[in-house]
Amino acid sequence: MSARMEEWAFPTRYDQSYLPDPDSPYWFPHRETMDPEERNAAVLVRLREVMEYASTTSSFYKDKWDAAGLEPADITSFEAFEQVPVVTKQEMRESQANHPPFGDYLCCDPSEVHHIHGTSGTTGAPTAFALGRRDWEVIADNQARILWGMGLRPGDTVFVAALFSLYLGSWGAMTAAERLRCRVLPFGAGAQGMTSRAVTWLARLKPAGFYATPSYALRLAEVAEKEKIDPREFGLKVMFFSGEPGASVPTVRKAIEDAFGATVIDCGTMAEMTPFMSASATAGTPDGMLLWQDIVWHEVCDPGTFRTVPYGGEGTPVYTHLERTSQPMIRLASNDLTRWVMEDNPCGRTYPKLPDGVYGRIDDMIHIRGENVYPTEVDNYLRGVADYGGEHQIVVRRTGSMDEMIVRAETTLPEGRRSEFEQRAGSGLQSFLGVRVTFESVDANTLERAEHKSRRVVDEREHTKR
Ligand code: 8LQ
Repeated sequence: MSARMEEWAFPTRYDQSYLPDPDSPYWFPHRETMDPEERNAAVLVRLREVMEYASTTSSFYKDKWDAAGLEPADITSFEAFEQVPVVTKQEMRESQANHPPFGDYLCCDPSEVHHIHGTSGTTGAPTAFALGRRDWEVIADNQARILWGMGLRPGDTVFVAALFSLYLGSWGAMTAAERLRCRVLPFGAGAQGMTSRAVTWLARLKPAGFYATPSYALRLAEVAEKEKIDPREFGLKVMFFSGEPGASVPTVRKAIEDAFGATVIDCGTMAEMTPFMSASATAGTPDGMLLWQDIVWHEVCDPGTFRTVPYGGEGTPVYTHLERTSQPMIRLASNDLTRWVMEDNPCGRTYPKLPDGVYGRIDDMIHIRGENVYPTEVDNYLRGVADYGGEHQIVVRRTGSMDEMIVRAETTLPEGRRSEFEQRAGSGLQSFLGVRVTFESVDANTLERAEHKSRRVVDEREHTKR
C-alpha cells in the first residue's frame, strides 16, 4: 500500500538489524506520525489480507464467516468490518477442546510453533496460545518499537519482575527489550523471598527500565521500605506496567511515581493479542494509552452490538491482529471497559488514545442496588486518603433482600484512632461512589498482597457466582 510506510507488508518480516536514528523519538517516524486517514486506508486493505489468509488457513474462521454470510472481499469499508462477528474466549475454548491442542484457528503449520503460553486456568479450562517462530520475531520488533517510544534505548538495563511461566507479559517484555539491544534481567516474581531479593538486585544494578504489574510495584516499594531502602535509589527511569488496571488509576499512578521517582507507563491489551503492548503510553504522552493502530486494529465498541462508538464514547475494546500468522485474532471481544478519544498527542503520534486506560472487566463491575461500581474507583479513592495502610478488600453480600458492600481497608493508625479513620474514609468513599458502604478498618500489612494481578473483590452473592 503506502510505499512510504516503513516495512509495511503482509506476511510481515522486519529487518532484524534495524535501529532508528538515535535522536529520533520514533522507531518508524512515518508510520507513527502520518495522517490517520491515510493510515486507516492502508489498514483496511490489510484487514482484508489478514481475513483472506485466515479463511484459507483455518476452518474456524471460514466456518464462522460462512455462517455470517460474509467473505473477506466484502470488507471494503470499516462499516463492513464492524459486521464481522466477534470472537469470544468461549469459542476458543471449544475450538481447542474439539481440535487439541491449539484449536482450528491455528493458521500456520504446527511445525512453525515456537512458544506455547496459556491462561492460568484458575477459572475453567486453560487455553493454549501458540506463537509462530516468525510471529515471535515480529512481536519482538513491534514491542521494541514501543519500548523505544517509552524512552528506553539500546544498552539500557531492563528488569522484568513478573511471572515467567505461562504468563506472556514477562516473555513479551523480555523479547522486546532483547530486540532493542537492551540488557535484560529476567528476574521473575512469585517465589518465596523473591521480592526482598529483587530489592537487593535493583539497588545493585540500577536498571533504567522495569516491567511488572502495578500491584507488584506497590508491594515492592513496601518491602524496600521495610528493609530501609528508598526505592528512588534504584534510579529507575521508565516503569511500564500491564496485566491489570493501576498505571492509569490516578492515585495508584502517583503512589508508584512518588515511591520510585520514575515515569509510569500503562500498556497492555490481552495475552491472545500479543504484541500486547499495542496499547501503550509514550515518553511524550505518558498518560493513558495510545492505540498503535498499524500493529493491532483497536476498536472501542458498544458491548451489545459490537459497532464502534464515536470518539469520546465509552465501550469495550475489540482487537484485530494485523501481523500475526499463527493464531491471528480477528475481532477478539475483550469484555473490558474503556473510553477513547482522538486528539493531538504531545508526542506527535497520530493514534487514538484511551485517556483513562482500561478501567476493568465488565464481569468485575459490581452491580449494587442499581448502581455500578468499578473496583478501581475504590482503589483510586482509598489511595488518596491519609492514614490508608496500602491494601483493601471489597466484600459484596446479600443480607435479607438487600445487597451490601463492605470495604475493609488497612490503616496505619493505632487502635484508639481507628474510629476517626473509619468515619472519615467511610463517609468520603460513600459520597465518592454514590453507594452506601459498610466500612471497616484493619491493621496495616494484614491483607494479602498480590504477587501478580490483584484480586480484591469477594462476591458472596449466589446469583453472581461464576
Ligand atoms: N489488563 C491487561 N492489561 C491491562 C491494563 N494495562 N489496564 C487494565 N487492564 C489490563 C500480557 C499482558 O499483560 C496482557 C494481559 O495481562 O493479558 P491477560 O493475562 O490475557 O489478561 C488480559 C486482561 O488483563 C485484560 O482483558 C484486562 O482485563 C487486563
